[in-house]
Amino acid sequence: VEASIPEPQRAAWLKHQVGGFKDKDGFESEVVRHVETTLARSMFNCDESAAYSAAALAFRDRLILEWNRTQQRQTYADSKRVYYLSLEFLMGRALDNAMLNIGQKDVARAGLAELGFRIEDVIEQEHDAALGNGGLGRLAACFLDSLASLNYPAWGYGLRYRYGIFKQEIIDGYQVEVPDYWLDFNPWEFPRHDIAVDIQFYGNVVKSTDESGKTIATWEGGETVKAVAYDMPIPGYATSTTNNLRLWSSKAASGEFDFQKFNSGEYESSVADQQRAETISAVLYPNDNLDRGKELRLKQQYFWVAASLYDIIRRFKKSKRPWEEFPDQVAIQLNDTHPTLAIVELQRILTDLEGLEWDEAWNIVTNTFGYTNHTVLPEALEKWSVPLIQHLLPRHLQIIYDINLEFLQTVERQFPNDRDILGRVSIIEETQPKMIRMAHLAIVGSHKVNGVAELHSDLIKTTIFKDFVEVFGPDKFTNVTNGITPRRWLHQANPRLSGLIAAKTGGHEFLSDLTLLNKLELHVDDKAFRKEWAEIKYANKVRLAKHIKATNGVTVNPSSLFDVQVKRIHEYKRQQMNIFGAIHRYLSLKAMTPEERKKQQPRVSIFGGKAAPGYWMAKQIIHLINNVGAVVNNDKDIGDLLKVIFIEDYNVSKAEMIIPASDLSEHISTAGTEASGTSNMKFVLNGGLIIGTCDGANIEITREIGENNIFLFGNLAEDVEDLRHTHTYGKHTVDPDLARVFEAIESGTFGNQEDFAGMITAVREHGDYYLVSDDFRSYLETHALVDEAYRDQEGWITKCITSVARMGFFSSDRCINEYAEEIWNVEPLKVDDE
Ligand code: HBZ
Repeated sequence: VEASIPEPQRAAWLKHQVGGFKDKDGFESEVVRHVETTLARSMFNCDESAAYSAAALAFRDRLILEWNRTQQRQTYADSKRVYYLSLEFLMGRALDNAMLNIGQKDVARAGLAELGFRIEDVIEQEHDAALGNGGLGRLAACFLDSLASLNYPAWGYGLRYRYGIFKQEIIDGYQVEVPDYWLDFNPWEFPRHDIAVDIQFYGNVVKSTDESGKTIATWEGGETVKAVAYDMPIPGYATSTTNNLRLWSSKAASGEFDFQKFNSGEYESSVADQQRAETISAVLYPNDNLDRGKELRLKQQYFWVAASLYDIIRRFKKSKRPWEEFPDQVAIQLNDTHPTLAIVELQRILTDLEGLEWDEAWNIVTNTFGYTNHTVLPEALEKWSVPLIQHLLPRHLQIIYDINLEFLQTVERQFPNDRDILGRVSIIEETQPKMIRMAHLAIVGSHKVNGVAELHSDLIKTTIFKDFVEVFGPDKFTNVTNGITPRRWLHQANPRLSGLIAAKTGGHEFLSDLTLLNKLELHVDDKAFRKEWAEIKYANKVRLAKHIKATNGVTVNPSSLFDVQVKRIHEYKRQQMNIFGAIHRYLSLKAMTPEERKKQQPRVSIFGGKAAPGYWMAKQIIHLINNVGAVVNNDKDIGDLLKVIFIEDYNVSKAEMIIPASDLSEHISTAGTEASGTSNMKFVLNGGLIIGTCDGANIEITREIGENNIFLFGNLAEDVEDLRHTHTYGKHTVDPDLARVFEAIESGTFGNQEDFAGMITAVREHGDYYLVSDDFRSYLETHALVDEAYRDQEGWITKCITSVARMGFFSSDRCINEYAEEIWNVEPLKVDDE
């Protein structure tokens, strides 16, 4: 590449090449330069926020240089790239991560100290990039970290929401949603105004015949919106590879606004088009595991998918290869069904615009895509109504019908005597109105379909996608158990534990090869090591206790057992069972004599998580938790024996503080409902034990760490269906302990009982779909075992250390390598040591 630049020019460029800071002095000079020029401030008015901005810009400058080199290297190598399409990237903060991944945190700490700042305070200034709801979005973020750390040529593609997930405030015990406007100052994004794609909506399809008699379909008219690229550099850990996350922002295609209208005095309607266009990328839908079928959501999906494919194809075309080589150069992974229209869009481009034959195009399409399923919950499976697609994407609807016709014809040939299977596997559901089943489309249009934990991958093969296993054979379906990045979830979140592990395993190598954690087992009896281990956990609990004091005003004793459940609020995750359990504990303590109480294990029950704004039951659960806290936390009989805390606005950076401070965390979904869970992995990796059901990745965590190191309880997935059938609607006999909890709620102990009637009715009257009553006894008994185990502190610490030592499997590096080998067929791009 460099040879193409004439010598004198090259010399001038090289002479002035920006190197990025090299040491503490260089860093300080970059910070001061940014404070004084970019931010137009000085040493007299540089507060922590300005110090953050300047430090972030100094690191951004460094990243962008590596980013450029990585892109040049990848273009030159011209090898296969991975494209990860996700509507959500829950990135959290970037500064600490950048400092640690490029190995310059100590330099920054020293430099900031000389300029008068504590690095922790500076890091705290950053606003989370919260472009996601929960597990699915955070998984995408962990994957980007691993892809870069393992040197895979990979891009993420998503939407640049102006408003990320809402900020949660708790007012009088209720959740109140506040918009999250996060773009005011974002040093991590690079606007690429030169990279803009026109995206078409609505209009109609005109069919004509060419000279050879072939039918040509042309999508005409409608409206056009412009997609503008914004790039975020993604630095790998201990490597110079810096990949790209490209987020699309919507703009009016016609430029500013309609001048004609403006000049004739119609000021308002002249900006209306512009506003309509910008609405597309304005806001992240705040539902997790729920499909609401809104037109704007469909617009978001097509807008993002069409812009991303245009970009991917433009890059492919640079290498001047024939179309048949597209799947050798491009692997596209669909993070859930949200990007499934990409399958249709690629087929449309190849046939309508590039003139390929249908079969040839379809072969390219199916070899390009892989689809990851994240749920079996029926209410979460996406469907779009045919009239809506007809209106918004008329040509795509025709192509979907053609895909379905071809597919059903092959199924019919395969199963000539089975009429029913056609209706079951059809991409079109024959309801009124007809619906497009996006999961079916994703399966038919991909070469691999994977679940995210073993149980989940088995479940999709035997339940929702059973017929497709018959049609395509079992090899199309596979499992890739989720993982988490140890860089953020150990090194960044828990630096002292990371340091202790490094001291015992021979350096920080384990951050690149997490299986090296197994060396810790050799030290499990080492007294000094165990002592330091316990001290670190205690210090992390003290830090969380301070946060609780500052935000909730409640004093919690750091010596208590910290029992944590933080995740989106959902009935299937069963926070209601947890709070019912806490009420049971409270009632039991109240019934004891002071002498008996002295023998009890003090606990802090910590909750956190957002409820979708329209999810009434989830909001009731939050309200009950807060009301129970208000009673229990002020009861003099109880004191330190029980505190109930709801931590407001749970997000990635709160997780980084909460997870290292947990003794016990709860992963208690009804068996068969939580596809994987990933926070379970984060908690164990940070030396916390877990109580959980035999669900999702809990099962594989048990396999890895051993069943003595986990508290499992409850009914098994295979029994859930039958149990549901034993529940009689209207008169379900609930567990007696649970009945006592209901009595307390209904007698007004925790405020107005009517506020919580729905939660009780769901169990007692409405068939207890999530099996709260069925599992309650075993849940309480297992909590009693936890108390007993915790009283034996030495035994507890042994369990914690042993568990951490056996967590190597759950690195997202392992997970990404599996995708690369089994699904994408891509290789890392070697980086020469410079
Ligand atoms: O994906 C989660 C699963 O519930 C969890 O078990 C798994 O560990 C994780 C990663 O595989 N799913 C989600 O977080 N799903 C969503 O957030 C979601 C968002 C919008 C939707 C549907 C689902 O329309």
